[in-house]
Amino acid sequence: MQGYDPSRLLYISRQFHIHGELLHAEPCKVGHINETYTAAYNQGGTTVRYIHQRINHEVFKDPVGLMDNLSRVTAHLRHKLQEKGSRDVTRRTLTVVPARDGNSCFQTDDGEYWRTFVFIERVRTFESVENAEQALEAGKAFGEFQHLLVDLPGERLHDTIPYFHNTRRRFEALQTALVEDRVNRASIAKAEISWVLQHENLCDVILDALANQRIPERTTHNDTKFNNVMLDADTGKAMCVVDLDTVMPGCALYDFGDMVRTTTSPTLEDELDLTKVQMRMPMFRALCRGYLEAAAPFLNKEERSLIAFSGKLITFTIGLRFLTDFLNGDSYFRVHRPQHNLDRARTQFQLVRSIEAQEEAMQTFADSL
Ligand code: GN1
Ligand code: MG
Repeated sequence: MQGYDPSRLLYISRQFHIHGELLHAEPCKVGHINETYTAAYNQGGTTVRYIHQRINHEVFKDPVGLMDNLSRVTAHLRHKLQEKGSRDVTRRTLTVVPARDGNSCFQTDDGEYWRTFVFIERVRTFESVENAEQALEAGKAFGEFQHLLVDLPGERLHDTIPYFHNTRRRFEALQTALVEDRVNRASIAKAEISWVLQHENLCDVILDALANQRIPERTTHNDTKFNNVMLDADTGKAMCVVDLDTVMPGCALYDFGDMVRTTTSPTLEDELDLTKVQMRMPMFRALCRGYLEAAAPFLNKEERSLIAFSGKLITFTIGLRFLTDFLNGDSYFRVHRPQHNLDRARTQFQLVRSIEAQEEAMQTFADSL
């Protein structure tokens, strides 16, 4: 990532439809992929904040298609919220601020893509869940998000990253990384690699159900980490779901699975002490209750029957991706220490084991709702 350069950011800020002068900006360090800044402007004597963000176009190969998705999705969400009579609509969905040329993002001469959002005030995000109410709110927020998008009009959205949650493809990518062993790290990760290879049978369960149309394709978020839900700073209630780059056609269960991964363990995803990594049933119950409250009207029986499995599958899949990136020399996920991706992979696999041990009880609970 390029370091913060105030004059570069000033130049970027001037490309968007924002009134007033830029007062100051600061980089935001969360997120493994994009480059994000919070910027304060003086508008008629009041300080108003915006988000400026550079889209990582190594990861998102079609930034224009991505912004097309994002504009359609946020316009639809805004419309549905207004229809329902919601208050505070600009705190309940992201608002894209167009560039001065009318496009939803701005391309610089050196080929960077930048976009701007209205900053959402008086909300908080958390890297890990503090209590069951938060898990419930996360479940509700993403369930509601999927529900509001059930009737998104128009053509199928662009696949911003094709085969994103395709566990079979992710498994094959690991196999390739293993054969290549570009940076001679396979020997360091021997135990993890052999564990993964023994779990190959997880790969096709949901893919087969999608292929047979027992599970439908839906418009989904695809990156439902707990830190992508903004909670109202005063009430703790879910306000807004963010990080919409991977909103595209997908499977509702993958969204639920990533919520299980990121809300049920008390730890961060790179926790080193594996004894602390565990799927906690009270968190799962709250999450599941919140999600199904919002998603029950549209989920089918087959989807409901794989609720617990989806947590195991997505945790396994993200673990596979971390491990693959470790073997490939950390070219995808930003790392902050040597072996960071291996640590992340280990944490995911520990969580998979914890889910596996409780999977039946988890599904029984989901069936009881
Ligand atoms: C990436 O950058 P961030 O944290 O929003 C990744 C997700 C992973 C996540 C793991 C586009 O998301 O798929 O689950 O890291 N996003 C992309 O922390 O690959
Ligand atoms: Mg993301």
